[in-house]
Amino acid sequence: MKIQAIELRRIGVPLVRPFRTSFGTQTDRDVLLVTVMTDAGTGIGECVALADPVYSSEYVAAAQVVITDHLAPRLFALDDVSGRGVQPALGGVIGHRMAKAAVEAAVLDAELRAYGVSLARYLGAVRDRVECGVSVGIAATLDALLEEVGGYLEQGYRRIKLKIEPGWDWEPVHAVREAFGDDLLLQVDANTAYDAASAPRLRRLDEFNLLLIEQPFVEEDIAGHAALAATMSTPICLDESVVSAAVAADAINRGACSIVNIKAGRVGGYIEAVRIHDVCAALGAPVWCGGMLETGVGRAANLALAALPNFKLPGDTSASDRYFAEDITEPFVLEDGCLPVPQGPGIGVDVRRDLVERLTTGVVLLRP
Ligand code: OSB
Ligand code: MG
Repeated sequence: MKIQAIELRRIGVPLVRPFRTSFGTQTDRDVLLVTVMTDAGTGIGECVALADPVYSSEYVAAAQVVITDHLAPRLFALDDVSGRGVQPALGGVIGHRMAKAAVEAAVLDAELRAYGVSLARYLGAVRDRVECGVSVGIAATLDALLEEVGGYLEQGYRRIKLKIEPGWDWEPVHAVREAFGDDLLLQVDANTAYDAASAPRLRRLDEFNLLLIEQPFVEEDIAGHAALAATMSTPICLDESVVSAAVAADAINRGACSIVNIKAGRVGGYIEAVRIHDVCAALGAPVWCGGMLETGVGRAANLALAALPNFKLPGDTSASDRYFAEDITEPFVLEDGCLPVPQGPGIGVDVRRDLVERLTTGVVLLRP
């Protein structure tokens, strides 16, 4: 395929409720949509970078600059590009994995639509629906938390993940266990809010039989996670730290984690995400599909990924209405705690043009 133009469109989508984590509160999703126009048709990808560099160093305005100044020119220079060829073609640019992943997703979507093949099939999906969990933000009070969790359980979510930070950890987990019982699949995500000094607080969570603790320490601290894992019965899962298949293998081999959260955006794309899936399977580490509050565009692709065999735990692949009053694709609706894996060509969903126009905050068209 030859890329003829790339559209970068920023949209602002309000969240149905503020989402508070240890790194801040999100109230709106500032999303960069990347559309590639090729001689074989068009494809779309969603950039998962947040508005601010608070989860990782990337942020949406920077992703737009990197794509414009560094990624697009490298792709325009290629006579023949495929989804698999994107990562190698961009290898000269260090980091900026979320920006690269968005471009790769768009190229893959265009390529697979042209072939008439779904992303799920292309990546190696083995199921047509995936079990869904939900990520629950830090609440104002324990009562508010219990009400929110109770609502999600009524909707059928199969697993609850509580965001934690020092001062909001033992008490909320205890309250949720008391209210909803020991059989509830329950896990926590610290988003790097702890350090060696606050680790004793984490050890107290061992009494709750959690599925896992996600990313207690900073991204770079593989050794610290290994030391913590050796002192806890609760499995450690890494999110922010795992930026490639090589890091995933290293972290598992060093005992820093025994479970991995896979987000294609964080690791530079769906091809690298599958490599992580494969290396984790080879090392006996289950994986699950993380989320970045994606619209239907990113969600569709995540569901395709989550249908691979080593995705053994329910993911943060929640229904559209957990995030948005109106999604920009046909909405993903929970059925018996699961979401269907899109089966149409490419990502298998289409954007609602009128709605996307209304939500647009800026658009540029890049040409060779
Ligand atoms: O750490 O998993 C995370 C959202 C934004 C940034 C980081 C994270 C999250 C979530 C929500 O936990 C996952 C989702 O429902 O999309
Ligand atoms: Mg996380």
